Amino acid sequence: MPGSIEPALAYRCGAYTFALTRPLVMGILNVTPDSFSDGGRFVDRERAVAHAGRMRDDGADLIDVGGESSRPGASPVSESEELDRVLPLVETLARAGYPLAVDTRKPAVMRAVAAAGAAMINDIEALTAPGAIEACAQSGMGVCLMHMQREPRTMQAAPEYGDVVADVLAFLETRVRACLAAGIARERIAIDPGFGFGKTLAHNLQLLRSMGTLAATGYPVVAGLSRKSSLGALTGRGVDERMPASVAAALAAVARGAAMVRVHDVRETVDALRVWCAVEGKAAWEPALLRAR
Ligand code: 7PJ
Repeated sequence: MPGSIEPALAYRCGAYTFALTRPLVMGILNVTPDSFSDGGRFVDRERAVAHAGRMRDDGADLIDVGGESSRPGASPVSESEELDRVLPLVETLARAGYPLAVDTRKPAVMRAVAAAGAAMINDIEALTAPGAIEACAQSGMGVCLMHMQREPRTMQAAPEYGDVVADVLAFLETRVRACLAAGIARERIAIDPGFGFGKTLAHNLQLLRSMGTLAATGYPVVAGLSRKSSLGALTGRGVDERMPASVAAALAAVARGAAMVRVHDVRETVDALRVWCAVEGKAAWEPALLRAR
């Protein structure tokens, strides 16, 4: 992998620096209409802020704000709609001192949330939109580059790979190289195999087993398996009954080298990771945030 020598000891994003001595937990905050549908916008925002507070209290290191659904079959939203959903919330939470990732593919949204104090861009398209890399490079935000085959509307229609691990790794290498060339610092880049994004259950399991191959690049690996349909396929559980399966998946990912997990169930995940870290003989669970400017 270009630019990698040793495993990163810290991850930098915006004004924040996180130690990578224990796994980081990113709590999911969706502000798509299907997540917070009832009530007016103000009520929605209050609820969103309350949920962020709960996740922080439960031990989330970062909060991942998303205004565009990327579920299989989801349709794109317009730039103004996405900004409407995300920007006021980012302004509120950033002002309150939350390290925020923002899930977006749009350079205009990236620039706006950077100005509002977001720490990191989590892009399911790995900054492939024209101008996306530049928007991130100029801002000092951290980036998470995720692999996806095709796009949300069509990605789950018969995904195919030669060798899923090699294909995903090659794609992520190309994207890392593009980011480095554009001036995004190595210590601000994370990678993500994109579980469920154009992958069958077998592909997801193979990628999970091969987490170590991705981690060996030296770039922090983010794993997002929380409540995903592969876990439903394995357990026969509906989406609201997948917490134990999600915690097991997060543990499996961390045990194989993932540096950060993106989860809905922060409290349960943090408990499980604390036990795992103790068993592994890691130092006591401490705040991972080293520096906030
Ligand atoms: C992921 C994501 C993931 C990263 C979503 C869902 C679908 N970002 N955004 N990794 N998944 N980095 O949460 O079910 O796996 S949206």
